[in-house]
Amino acid sequence: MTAPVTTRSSADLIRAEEPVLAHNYHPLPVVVARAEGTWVQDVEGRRYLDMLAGYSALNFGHRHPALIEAAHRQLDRLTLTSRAFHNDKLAEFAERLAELTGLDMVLPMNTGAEAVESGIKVARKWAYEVKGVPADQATIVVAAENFHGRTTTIVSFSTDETARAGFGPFTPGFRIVPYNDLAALEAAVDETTAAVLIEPIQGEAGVVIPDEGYLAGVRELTRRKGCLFIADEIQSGLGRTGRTLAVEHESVVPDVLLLGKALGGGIVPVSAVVARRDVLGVLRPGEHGSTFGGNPLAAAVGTAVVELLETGEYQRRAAELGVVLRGGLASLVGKGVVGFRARGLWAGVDIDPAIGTGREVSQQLMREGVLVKDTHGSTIRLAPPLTITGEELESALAALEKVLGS
Ligand code: IF1
Repeated sequence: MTAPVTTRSSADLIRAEEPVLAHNYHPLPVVVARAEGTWVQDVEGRRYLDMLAGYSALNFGHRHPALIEAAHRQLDRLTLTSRAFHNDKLAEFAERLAELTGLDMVLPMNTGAEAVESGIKVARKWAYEVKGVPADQATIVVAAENFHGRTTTIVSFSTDETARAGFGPFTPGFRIVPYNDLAALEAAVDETTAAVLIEPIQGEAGVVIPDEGYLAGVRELTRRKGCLFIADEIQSGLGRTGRTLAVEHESVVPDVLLLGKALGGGIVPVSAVVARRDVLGVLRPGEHGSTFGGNPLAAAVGTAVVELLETGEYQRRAAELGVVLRGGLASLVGKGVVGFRARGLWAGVDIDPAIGTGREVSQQLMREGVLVKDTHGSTIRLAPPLTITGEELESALAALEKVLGS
């Protein structure tokens, strides 16, 4: 990487942007100006290992050459048509994504929250038209501690008061059950239930991995009760856990799959609802849509992302380096780490509160040249690009050991 692009310091830039920018985030005090692969560089030229990877939006690293090339090529030809006309990129994207996921049909959207909203709409319509639920009676069962996005409907079924408080009135039609509890799910699902919507691994909750058998149990239960299984793989999907999808760890195929984040290669927002044809087929022209969903730039980048995943290389790297990550974290238990959960290149690490908050540890790691994000007080989340090398991963673990020991 070459010289920094600005002479202003991080401190100047942070102060300057405060009064005009909505204060809905509390970022670490680093101002990133450029990035490549696993590394980002701040305005003063300091380099940091990116161990958050845009919450898994950067699974292939910053500016992956194949993705940047696909974007450049498309920028030079066509960027937007709206869905009022066909474009020559969308069909291939849909076909290859359906093929990759083993499902039939794709509804392209932009952000994760839009994919979740779209999944909810499709499930309700399916409940009325196919299942025969009386009008406006459909329910969707979700898990406590979920994170599915920030829209008014989605925060309606959040159990996080910070995400909800002050944003009512809330959308009805949701039932909340404890995560990882099949008996509670069994009791909550009834003849009005359109779908069960869960994250196969709960990200924001702290990378909470359900017991072996839970996902297969959800699959069996939803099939038996005649409702849909919607898997939100917006964060867990596309290589992160060592498989293309986290549900594959239990050989489960959901009825509806929600994808986002890495689907846009860290370049453009690309999300999708991917489902069986008898489910997504309930949508007819005019009933749902998006100005930007399925735009040719998004489709070109999304197709290039699918191409990377078709090689299996990133899934393999996540699985192999996941062993290194787990081993490194295991050796820190009792030395500042009280516990951790990890699958593939994804971990939630509970820090001994005596050492400091997750925020404080994140700040110290930043000073060591490693970027991470805290969640729920004393947990830090690790989700590096799947392109990270073994040496880089070891150096991040060494930085964590140093910070916890000092
Ligand atoms: C923020 C968390 C990560 C998601 C799942 C849907 C969405 C998300 C499973 C919505 C989004 C985000 C959004 C971001 C922080 C982040 C996050 F901490 F909140 F949980 F990644 F860890 N389903 N996750 O994780 O996708 O509309 O944002 O594209 O600051 O809110 P979106």
